[in-house]
Amino acid sequence: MTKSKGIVGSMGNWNGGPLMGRRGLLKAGAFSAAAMSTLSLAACGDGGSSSGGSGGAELKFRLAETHPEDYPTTLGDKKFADLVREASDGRIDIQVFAGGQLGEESDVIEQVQMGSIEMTRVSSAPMTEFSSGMGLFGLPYIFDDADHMWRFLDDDSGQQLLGSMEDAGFKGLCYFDPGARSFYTREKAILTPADVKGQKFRVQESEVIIDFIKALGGSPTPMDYGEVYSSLQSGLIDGAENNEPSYYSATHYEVAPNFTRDEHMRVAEILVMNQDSWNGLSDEDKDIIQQAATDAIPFQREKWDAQVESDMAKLKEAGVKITEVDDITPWREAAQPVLDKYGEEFAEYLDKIDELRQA
Ligand code: GTR
Repeated sequence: MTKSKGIVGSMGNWNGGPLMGRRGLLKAGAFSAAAMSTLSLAACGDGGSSSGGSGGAELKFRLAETHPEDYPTTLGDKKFADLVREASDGRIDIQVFAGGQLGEESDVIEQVQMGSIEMTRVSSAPMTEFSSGMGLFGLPYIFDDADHMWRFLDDDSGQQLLGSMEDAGFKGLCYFDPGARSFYTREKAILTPADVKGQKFRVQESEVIIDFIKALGGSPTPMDYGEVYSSLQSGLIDGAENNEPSYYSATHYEVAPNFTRDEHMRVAEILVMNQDSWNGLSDEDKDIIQQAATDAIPFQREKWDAQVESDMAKLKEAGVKITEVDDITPWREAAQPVLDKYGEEFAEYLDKIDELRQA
């Protein structure tokens, strides 16, 4: 299953000009990346953050990021951009647009598919609609911990999955650490899986995750990340689910102060590039970009772990009611219908994940 707006070709690399509206983008979609990438483009002012000057850059790319400037994935993006700049002696300039400046994730993914934005760091959940293999990460309780997940991500099968987005027009550059997602609610704390029943939960846009909430008897409501705070505040939804850094940085804890660490999913973060923009690069530049992405991973993971620790302390300080889940067995049992439904589709990956469990 691949989703496409039927746009052929791509704009290639960004020329530093103002952002265009959707209609303008559609018209501009005819330029080929290969033709554009041979051009030397003048740098000009913009809203992105870049730690080096972009004055002499020949290639300029925009990278969309939904999180704030100091969030661990954003720090990973910036590390990636810095490594690319260094290795290319400033020829390749990647500007990181943090804080959702370029739009909500589903829209950004469409724009990366069209080539009107060249790169994004995004969650694999909304990518599922474009490249179905990413649905794997929406399956609950399949990884024991972060190390188990990373054994899979680093394995050939995890890398093959990353490469499978090519059919939908995305070059997968690397995975970043997503931590683990847990439930949080406005009023009724989730102490057992049965407490999910009848409550309305915001979910990311992924069929697999919708089915997970249904399996627990909850009512799933897909919506953009940027709408979650106000929807919790107004009572449109009873709860949501996310990792600690998102729960804290998006201040959802203010309006949903019951946090239950069941760690149901590890929804891989991914760094992707428009496939045509990638294809238009020289072999040398492909190596530079790929190597920089790979080299940014340990840095991002380190930032991630530190952030989870400091956010947990701040959440406690803020008076959030935190429930630790010691025994995941009843949760896994309650979620079994979703594992049964998707077991066959993802059999190959799930077998590999099982094999890597004890490694
Ligand atoms: C975060 C993830 C974001 C976004 C968000 C969400 O954990 O890093 O990219 O997908 O969750 O729930 O929408």
